[in-house]
Amino acid sequence: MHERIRAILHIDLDAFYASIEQRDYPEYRGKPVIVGGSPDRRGVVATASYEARRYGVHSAMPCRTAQRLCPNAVILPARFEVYRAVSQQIMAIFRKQTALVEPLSLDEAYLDVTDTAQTLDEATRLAREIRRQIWEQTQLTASAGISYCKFLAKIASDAHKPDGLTVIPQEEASVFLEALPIEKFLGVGKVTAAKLRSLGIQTGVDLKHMGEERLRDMLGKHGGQLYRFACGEDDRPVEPVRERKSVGKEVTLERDIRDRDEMERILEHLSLQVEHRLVELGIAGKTLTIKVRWSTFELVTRAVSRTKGFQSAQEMLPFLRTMLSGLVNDKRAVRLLGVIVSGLISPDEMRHARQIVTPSLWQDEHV
Ligand code: DCP
Ligand code: MG
Repeated sequence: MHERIRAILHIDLDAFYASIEQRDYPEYRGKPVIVGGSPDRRGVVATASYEARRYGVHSAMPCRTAQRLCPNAVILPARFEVYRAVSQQIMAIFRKQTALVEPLSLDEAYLDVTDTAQTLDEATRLAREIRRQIWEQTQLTASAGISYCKFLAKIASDAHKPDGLTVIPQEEASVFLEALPIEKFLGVGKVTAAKLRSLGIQTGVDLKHMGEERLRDMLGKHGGQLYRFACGEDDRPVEPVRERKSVGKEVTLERDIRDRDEMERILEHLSLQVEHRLVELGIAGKTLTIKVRWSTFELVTRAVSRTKGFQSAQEMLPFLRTMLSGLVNDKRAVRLLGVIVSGLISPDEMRHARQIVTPSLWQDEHV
């Protein structure tokens, strides 16, 4: 059976955090703006406005270096609450067009619009409409890439940033890919790029000539995928994700217990499992909840929140012990214990919450 060619959009906002700051503080418009930790506190750049990028400033660079490259730049602390709210606005705009939305971070997502758009021209019109709605509702610009697969849609959205729109139809893919520097290929980091360059491999056309077998020998399974990308083949589906609200573990005990040490051992075990899952997902959560069900089936919870969040069991345990002390007494036996981390925050946010701590702004709140 002949499969219909897909229509995939990749939409990515321009200099996301920095553009929001320029939108909300008009005095910074047209000026170099850096969002990130302060230079004296070993902070890093989360992002920079395009005015600052002209001086070579980029994400993940130490703020100190950024300030040296661009002394006129204003460095602002991140306002995650605002960024998250804007993210929800743009994701809602996407979800009005299709349920097949796969967010990659706060400011970017893939959309599979094959069902709405019969052709890439129609998909392009849809992308224009989405960009218009983003501008109208948030006064921010987004770049869009339109193609028949995820990889090319993402490359396309990056091709004419900021405020760009780029279509790569199937018949133009091979010319485009042949000229594409290897660093732009998905999964080619610094190490792989250096390895390939040492063999004289510079662009997509060299990858193709190298052939699948040699790439596989050199890079394993990943080499096979790289070869397929170089040939313009990428059938990965757009996978919509349900928004996760919490990570938790609980256990109903085989027999009711009254012993505090035993309860603490169970909490330790549960929090390690929660830690494992959080690390796996690369996230942390601001709120830690303990859940206790008495032998009478009555359920009680206690929670504590802090800005820098919880990820490791080690961070959770002192709080869990304190909350447990406030709950248990000799008279009641426990039949279930649970540990839940909610108010989930991304790794970027986590890094920043931990780095940019200015005590007046980021005090721990205890609930
Ligand atoms: N971010 C971060 N640390 C990084 C990379 C990104 O904190 N190392 C944050 C800040 C960005 C946001 O994520 O504003 C989105 O990341 P992008 O890679 O999409 O970068 P921008 O939107 O800032 O710029 P671009 O116009 O290149 O998309
Ligand atoms: Mg972006």
